[in-house]
Amino acid sequence: MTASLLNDYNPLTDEMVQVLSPEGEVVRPELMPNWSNEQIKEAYATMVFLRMADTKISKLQRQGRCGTYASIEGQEACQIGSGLMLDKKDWVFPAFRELGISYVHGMPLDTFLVYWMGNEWGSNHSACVAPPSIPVGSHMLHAAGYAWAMKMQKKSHITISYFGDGATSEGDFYEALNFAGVFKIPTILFCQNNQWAISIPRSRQTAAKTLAQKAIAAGIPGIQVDGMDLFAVAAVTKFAVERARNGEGATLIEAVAYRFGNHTTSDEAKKYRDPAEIEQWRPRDPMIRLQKYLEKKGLWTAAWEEELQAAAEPKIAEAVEKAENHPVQTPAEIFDYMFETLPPALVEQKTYLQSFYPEAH
Ligand SMILES: Cc1ncc(C[n+]2csc(CCOP(=O)(O)OP(=O)(O)O)c2C)c(N)n1
Ligand SMILES: [Mg+2]
Repeated sequence: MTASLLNDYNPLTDEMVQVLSPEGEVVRPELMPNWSNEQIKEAYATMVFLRMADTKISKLQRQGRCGTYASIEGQEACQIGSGLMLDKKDWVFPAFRELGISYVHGMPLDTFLVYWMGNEWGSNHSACVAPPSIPVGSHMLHAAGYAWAMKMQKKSHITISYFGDGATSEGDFYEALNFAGVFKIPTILFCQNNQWAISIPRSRQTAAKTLAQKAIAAGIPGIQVDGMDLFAVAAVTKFAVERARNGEGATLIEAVAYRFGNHTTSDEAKKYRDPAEIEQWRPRDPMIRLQKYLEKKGLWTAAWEEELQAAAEPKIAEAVEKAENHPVQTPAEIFDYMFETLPPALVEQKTYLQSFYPEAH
C-alpha cells in the first residue's frame, strides 16, 4: 500500500512527503508506519538520548577530550526514522554527521566516541556500519559497489549511504547514482539536506528545484521527504528498502531538514548565517513535533521527559568513561590492516617508525 502510493511520486511536481505536521497532527494516515504506541515512545526516547549525547560530545571537544565533532541536532528524525526501517545486516555508509544512524544501527556510543576521540579502534566493531567518510560524497560509491556485490552474490541485504546537500554537487554522487540506475543495485542514497554545506546555503548549491529530482536522469525514483518528520522518513525509507530488497533497484531520498548547530565544533555559523533563520526552523524540530503528537495522545508528560533525561545521563557518562579508558592505537598500527603480508618497503618503514616509539611495541 505504502509502496504503491509512493511509486507515483514525481519529484518535479509533487510536494515533499509529510505525515506529521509541525503541530503534531497526522496529515497522511495512510503512510503512518505500523508501530505500536510503545515503539513510537521508544523512538522518542532514542531522540532524547541522542540529543543529549550530541550536546555532550560537543562539550567534550571544548574540553579537549574529543576531536572535531559534527552535531546532528535537527537531523534526528532523518537518522532514527530511516535506521528503524533497516535490517541490522544491511550496510550503512555514513558521512561525518551520523551519530544517530550509527547508534540506531548497532554501534555502541562508547565505540562511536573512541573513533571521534581520534582512535581508529573505534572502527573495530560488529555493527554493519562502515567507517565515516570525511571526504565529501565519496562513500555513495562504496555503498554502490557493496550493493553490486550483494546483488551478484544473491544476498538479500541492501546498502544505504548518508550524505549532505553539498555532497550532491560532487562528481562521485552522480557516478554512484548512474551506476545504481544502470546496474539496478540494492542501495538507497539518503541525502540529508540540512540547508547548509559549511557556509554555502542550499540556494547556492544548485539551481535544481529539488535534490530529489537529480534521480530522474539516472532513471531511478527520487523522493523529497520532510526530514524532520519521523513518520514520513520511516514511510519513504520503507518504500526504498522494499524496492531494493525486491530487486527493483535504487532510490534517492532527499530529506529536508535543518542544521541547528554550527557545521562542526571548528565552525562559527554566526559569521555567515542569520540567527533568525534558526528560529524560523525551530517549530519544525523533529523532537518538538513528535512530543506534540505523543502529548495529544496522552503518551507524553513532563515527568516522563524528566525520567528519560535522568536515565540517559548516566548511560552517556558511562560511555564517555569507557571510551576515555580504551587502549589507544600505536603509530605503527597504521601499517597493520591493509596487507595480509606487508611488502618489504613497508616493513622497513614500520621498523623505522617503531624506533621512535620503542615503548609502543
Ligand atoms: C572532497 C571534499 N571537499 C571538501 C571538504 C571540506 N568539507 C567538509 S564538510 C563540507 C560541506 C559538506 O556539506 P554537506 O554535504 O551539505 O554536509 P553537511 O556538513 O551539511 O552535513 C566540506 C566542503 C571535504 N571534507 N571533502
Ligand atoms: Mg548540508
